[in-house]
Amino acid sequence: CQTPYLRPLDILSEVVPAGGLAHGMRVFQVQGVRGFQLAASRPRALCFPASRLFIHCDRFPEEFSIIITLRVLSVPAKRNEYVFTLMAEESPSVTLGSRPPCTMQEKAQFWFNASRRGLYLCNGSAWISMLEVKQRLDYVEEYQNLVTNSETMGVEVFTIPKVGLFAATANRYTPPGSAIYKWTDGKFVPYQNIPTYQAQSWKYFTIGKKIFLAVANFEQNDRGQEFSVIYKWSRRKEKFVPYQRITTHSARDWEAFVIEGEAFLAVVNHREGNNHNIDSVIYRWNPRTGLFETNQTIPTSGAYDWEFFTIGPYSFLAVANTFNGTSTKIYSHIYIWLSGSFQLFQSILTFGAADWEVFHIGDRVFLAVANSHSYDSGMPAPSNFYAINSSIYELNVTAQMFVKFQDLLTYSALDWEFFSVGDDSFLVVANSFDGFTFSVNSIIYRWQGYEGFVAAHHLPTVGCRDWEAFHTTEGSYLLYTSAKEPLSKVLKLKTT
Ligand SMILES: [Ca+2]
Ligand SMILES: [Ca+2]
Ligand SMILES: [Ca+2]
Repeated sequence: CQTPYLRPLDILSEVVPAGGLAHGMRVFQVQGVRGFQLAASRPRALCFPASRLFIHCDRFPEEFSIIITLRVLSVPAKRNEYVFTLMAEESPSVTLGSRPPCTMQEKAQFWFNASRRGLYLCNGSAWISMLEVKQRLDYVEEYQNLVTNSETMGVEVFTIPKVGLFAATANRYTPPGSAIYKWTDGKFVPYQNIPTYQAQSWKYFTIGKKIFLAVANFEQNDRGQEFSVIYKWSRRKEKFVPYQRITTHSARDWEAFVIEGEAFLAVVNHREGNNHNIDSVIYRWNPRTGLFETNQTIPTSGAYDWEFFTIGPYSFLAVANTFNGTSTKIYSHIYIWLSGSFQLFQSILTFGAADWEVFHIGDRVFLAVANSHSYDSGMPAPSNFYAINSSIYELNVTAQMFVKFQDLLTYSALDWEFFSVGDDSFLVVANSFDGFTFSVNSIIYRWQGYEGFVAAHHLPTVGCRDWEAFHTTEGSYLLYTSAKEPLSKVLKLKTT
């Protein structure tokens, strides 16, 4: 486009308004070169139509971007103005192609990564991202069929620093018990078997440098003893070894958390014999003995899941109550930590609640419940016990409570998993049974703001029990387990 048709534009005033830098903008200075870093969440706020720069210019389609680098000739001493000039064309400061080295020699040079559409500035040791086009979820692809020891309940994906990425599956039968897989050459391969008794879930956590993995056992062992086990990672053996046994009652789930520097572990006890109205227990780590000790008991009804979360300085623990002996339409409770113990914060009516999932979108806090089953011995049977709504609640800061945000029709939902790709937020539900068959679609919902969560992908699953999202340097994945067949699946999220 010819110069007469270029309008003068004060670019600095676009990004540095009178009140300071625009939201989502940071400045990096390396020697005489300044880079503006656009925070990933809202780069669009800093965009303007090309017509503000060009007049009668058909050769510049509006989807094109202009990236401008600025060189400060000299930084004046404490004055209210800065002098910027565009970098000279002969300046070799922008490199194209694959990642160049970034040492003191390349300091203050730019690298434009065409495949990721990202611009980076070398600070003398590392490339700092200035502008990166965010990935978007395009579709989901079957990636790995993971044949498991037996049907799988929960799965936990975790990273042991300097060792690798692992998945622990909670499997039904003993022997061979449950398995730990290690991500090797882009696949999960068997790493260690651990004897478990109708294991329901695993929880990975650390205390200082110690690495632990706790299993929730649902059944007694062959000698009639009932307990769940905390395993500790042995750096010497590179295996998990038994560390502490804890008496549990048809344990379903463990949750690990830290409050005011102290480590806690909470178990949900589902039932004792036929009695579902029993205590679940919160244990506190005793640094002197190196063991977990009972700290508080909380009455629960056929409990299935603990979910810990914090909001600002406050700590919360939500329990999913499933069944009280006569009904699944019962209250699940959210507790808040106040003066040394958890106290009731809010009760929410749930229908065979199997999972709570807390997640944040921007500064909003949400809590989703997976409702599995609507049954009440005192009421006429509904046409379908399993095709029921699962609900998403949002924290109302003024009212200091969670209020219903959205209902989604689910089919005996057992788990919600929140994940994000680029700037987009997603929820995937484990639909396990529609009243007739275990072969039902699980669904990925995409966050669409005012519309809430909207179904985006329908994934055929069999007896889907648990979802986990994880990332490697090669990309993002979802893993789902089946409670009805010894086959779990890794799906790859294809992005553009
Ligand atoms: Ca949990
Ligand atoms: Ca969940
Ligand atoms: Ca999960």
